[in-house]
Amino acid sequence: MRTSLFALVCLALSLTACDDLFVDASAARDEAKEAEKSERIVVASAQRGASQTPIAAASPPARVTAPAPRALAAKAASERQTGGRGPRRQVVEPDPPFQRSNVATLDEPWAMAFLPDGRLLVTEKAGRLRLVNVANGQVGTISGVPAVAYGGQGGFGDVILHPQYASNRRIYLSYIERSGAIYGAVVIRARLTLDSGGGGNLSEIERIWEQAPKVSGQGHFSHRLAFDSGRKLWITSGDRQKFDPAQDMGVNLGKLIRLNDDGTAPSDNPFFSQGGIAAQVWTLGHRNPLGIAFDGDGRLWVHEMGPLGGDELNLIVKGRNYGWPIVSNGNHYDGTPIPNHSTRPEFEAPKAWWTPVIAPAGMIIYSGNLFPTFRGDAFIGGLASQALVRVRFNGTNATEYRRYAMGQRIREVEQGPDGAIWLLEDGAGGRLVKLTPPG
Ligand SMILES: [Ca+2]
Repeated sequence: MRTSLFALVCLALSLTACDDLFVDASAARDEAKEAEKSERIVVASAQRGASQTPIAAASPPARVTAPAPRALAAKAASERQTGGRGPRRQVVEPDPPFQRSNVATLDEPWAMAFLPDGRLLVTEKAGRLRLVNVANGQVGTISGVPAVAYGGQGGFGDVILHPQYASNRRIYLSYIERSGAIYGAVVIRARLTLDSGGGGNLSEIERIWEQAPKVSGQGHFSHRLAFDSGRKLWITSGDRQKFDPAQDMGVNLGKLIRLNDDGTAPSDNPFFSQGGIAAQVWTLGHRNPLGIAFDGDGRLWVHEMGPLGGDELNLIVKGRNYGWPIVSNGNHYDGTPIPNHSTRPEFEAPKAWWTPVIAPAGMIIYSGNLFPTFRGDAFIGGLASQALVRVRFNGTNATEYRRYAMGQRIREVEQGPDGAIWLLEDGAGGRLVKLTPPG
């Protein structure tokens, strides 16, 4: 019924955007269907972490990333319920506080990373790696990239630089690989060589991580990447729309992963002594985390898409369980209730949450000089909400502070070398957008 209502709305509005949303609604139905399948992976009992202290990575804003569409479905303009606490320190800034310029047009761009020379690597979901000269909008191509399994929410994913890129020219990429009828994300590292013609190539490709097991379906890969200042690699690994694996320490779905830069598990990971896949895991109980960023105090923040309601912004604490699919501040897509976080205090509750959803994708915690009043605030891309969502922190509390309408689904957010904020619009013809202070 929700679908037919939605189809009617699409028809009435004749919006091309509905095509995209319709795909998402289908994914939602798939998700509900998958829940009834016997191939469900056995649930392990909820794991409690050993430590309750926030990670002490002591990292400056490392970097951020984001990915996957999600069901907007029938979201009548009901009142917005948003959780999160924090005083709203008043600042004087222009309204709107930025002006935009459209720098380049890409094809389903998904993630971006600035090179030291100011140019921008951009992944395109269908399997291309682009090199954008942001000074003139020229778009070149990096050759030698792996073949990707493109479809659904999958394809090329994130791209980040090794912290010592300037000397080792290593970049890290995530993408989807298919084996027969099953899929999973993989992470590689490779050497990037730039040429004089505005492009370049990859060599010395090494595979350093993969989602295990591969499963059916093409949703909830997550596969966002970040480095901290201690050279540890962080990977968000979604639940693949299979729910219970997020609580199973024998698989790495629905987990936040922490690795050395060569893909091995660090001995100070919380479950290292369990060996195997558990040794990779930093936290568990995640659904579809599509944004990861460190704040100025080295705290790690990860957002994830909730189901029907309940998008989350979580403060990451070593070894903790974030509750999915046992608790959520949203409900299943078919309306079946899920117990709220408040019913199970043994699970980490989100610091901020959204119902209706914003459909978060990509995130930075701003540290630049170009927008002094933005410093310390998170900026989250909104897919369904077609917005840039600004979150303000007060210590370990977080609350939405402003929401800027962008008119398109926002897939990715980055901070440029000069402190400008850069966005990637989602989908075919997605534009690279630069935000600077109003003239
Ligand atoms: Ca949760």
